[in-house]
Amino acid sequence: MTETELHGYCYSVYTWIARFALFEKGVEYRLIEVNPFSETGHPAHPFGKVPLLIHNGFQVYETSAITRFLDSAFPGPSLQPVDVQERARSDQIINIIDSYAYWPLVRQVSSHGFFKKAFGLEADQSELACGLDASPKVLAALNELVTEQGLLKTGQLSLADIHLGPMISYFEMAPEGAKLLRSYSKLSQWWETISKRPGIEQSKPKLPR
Ligand SMILES: N[C@@H](CCC(=O)N[C@@H](CS)C(=O)NCC(=O)O)C(=O)O
Repeated sequence: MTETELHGYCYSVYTWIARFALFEKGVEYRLIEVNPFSETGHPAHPFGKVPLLIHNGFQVYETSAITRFLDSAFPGPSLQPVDVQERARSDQIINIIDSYAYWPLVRQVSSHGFFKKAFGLEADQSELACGLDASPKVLAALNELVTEQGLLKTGQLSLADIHLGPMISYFEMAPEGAKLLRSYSKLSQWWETISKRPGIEQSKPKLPR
């Protein structure tokens, strides 16, 4: 019997990405809740973070490695294009997200424009301002890459969509983020389509309204 376990945190955007991929691949799994922001972080993760996947004893961390592993190890729709240029594009988008989008969009704009308030905590306006300053460059680069067919020319759901969806969703939970997103029409249109997928909704963190 195969066993798949995902160690994640209820509000983590990266956990959401891994869960979205698990859903799209139709993988059954056990979700183990670990708070990476606790004093020790995740004890089994050398950097204390989440998510971390264990499949039949094989342990892997780093979200893009997890989603690529899930795509290759499980049947179901292929989430990585065969065409080499499209695959490079998908990898490029995932790297842009990890290197340039996560911090300003999620940790600054979403955290300080939505999250802190939702949890009755004090937001740091200077962090929000820094995030809003840094976001346009990232949104413009992503907007430029959106094709008429979707994020990729194949028009199929890919790991790039799965990586970007939760980040954009968190970003637009902040009113300032939602307003900024509207200036990038191709990206907004892409988000309009992806946000309707059952997989993104089903794996979405339960947040206070
Ligand atoms: N490069 C990691 C990043 C994971 C990450 O930053 N996860 C956040 C939650 S969304 C975390 O664990 N943060 C805890 C911390 O930064 O101390 C990946 O791709 O999995």
